Parts: sequence; structure tokens; C-alpha cells
Amino acid sequence: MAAHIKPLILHAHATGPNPVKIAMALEALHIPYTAKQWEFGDDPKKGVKGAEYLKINENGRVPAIEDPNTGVVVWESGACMNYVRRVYDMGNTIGPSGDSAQDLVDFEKWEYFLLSTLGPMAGQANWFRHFHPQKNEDALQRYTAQTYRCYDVLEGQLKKTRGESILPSRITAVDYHFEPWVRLYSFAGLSLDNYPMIRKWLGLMATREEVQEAYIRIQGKK
Ligand SMILES: N[C@@H](CCC(=O)N[C@@H](CS)C(=O)NCC(=O)O)C(=O)O
Repeated sequence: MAAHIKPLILHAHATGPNPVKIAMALEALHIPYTAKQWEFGDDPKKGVKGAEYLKINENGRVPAIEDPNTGVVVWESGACMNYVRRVYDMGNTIGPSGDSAQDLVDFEKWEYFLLSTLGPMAGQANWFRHFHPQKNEDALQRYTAQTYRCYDVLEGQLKKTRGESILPSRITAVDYHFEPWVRLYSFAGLSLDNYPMIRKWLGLMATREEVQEAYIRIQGKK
């Protein structure tokens, strides 16, 4: 299939957790792509808040995908992931592993939990720990506690598969959504000491080829 697919353009940043999720899915599906790096900031030509990038994503964030095969432009990592799955995962290798109504809902609820809750809480914990111009201990404590609360929920789910995957039976796009966020635990000042299943799952994810390749590509090392 991939032979006649023109490379997708994945708009990315070398360190942010959101673009690499999409790279993992593209790697898993063997879809050709070019990772185009942008800087944070408003440089008109190079920045995610600059005029050139805002023509692609008016929200000024990465990831975004331009697909020359279909003419589609998509941004928001959830929408990017679902676009990739709909158009390029015909054999359903990274989507819900069953087709019952419950299987579909389980996939979506974990995907939305990451996109709406764990990701934003961890993002704010990072922000108040590293980037906020003034110290704000209340905000840091609040977002740290909320991220741990999300870890509690994730740990409970991973117990069901003994840390093998977030949904039963195989790795799916849901694991790709979570991996880059959870991998940043120590940058966010968090510990996995109380989360043996998360630690195990992160270790297993790190051994996977599509995960390793995605980081190499996103960091511009290949
Ligand atoms: N909800 C968005 C969040 C995207 C996002 O925040 N991306 C970060 C990089 S991981 C970014 O572009 N930050 C640049 C900025 O905030 O100016 C998604 O899931 O795609």
C-alpha cells in the first residue's frame, strides 16, 4: 500500500509530546511522511505562532498534517490520529481491538481521557514547574495532584492487562496518545514509585520499533 502513497507532511516540534504520537501511528502503519520542524514562538517563517504556520493551523500548535494524497489538512492530535486511522488503517491494526459497542466506547473514552484530562494536567504541571515567569506553588501543587490522580486511573486500567497495553489484547493508538505524556513524568517532577504497572508499560513501549523510530524522526535524527 505504502508504495504509491505520497509522503504526508507532519508538522512537528522536536520535544513537544503531541506530534510524536502521530509519528508513532504513521510508523506503525508504514505510511511515508516528512516531519517538518517548527519552533515555539511567533517567528513569521519558523514559529508555530507565525504567519506561515497559522495558515496551516490557526490555533498555532503542533501537530498538524497535510496530506498530498487527499488534499486534507488536519490539526489537533486527536483529529490527526483519527484521520490517519480512517484513511490509512484499513486493516485496523491500531484501532479498537474489537467491534462491539463497548470496544468502540472503551477506545474513545481512553483517548478522550488523555486528550482532555491527563495531557492538559501534565502540561500545566510542566508549565508551572519550568516555564511560568513567577513562582506559583498553589498552581504547581494543584496540577501535580491532578496528574497523579490521572496516574491512579491509568494504573488501575493497566492492572487489567498486567501493564501490557492500555486496552486489552494489543497496543493501539490509545497507547500512542499516552506514551509521550507519561514518558515526561520526571520532567514534570513526578515519580512512578507508586505506579508499577505504568512503569512496566512505559518500559515495554520504549522497546517497540514504531515508538523508537517516531522519536528518531521527530527529533530530526533521520
Ligand atoms: N490539543 C492540542 C495541543 C497541541 C499542543 O499544545 N502542542 C504543543 C506542542 S506538544 C505546541 O504546539 N505548543 C506551542 C505553543 O503552545 O505555543 C493537540 O492535542 O494537538
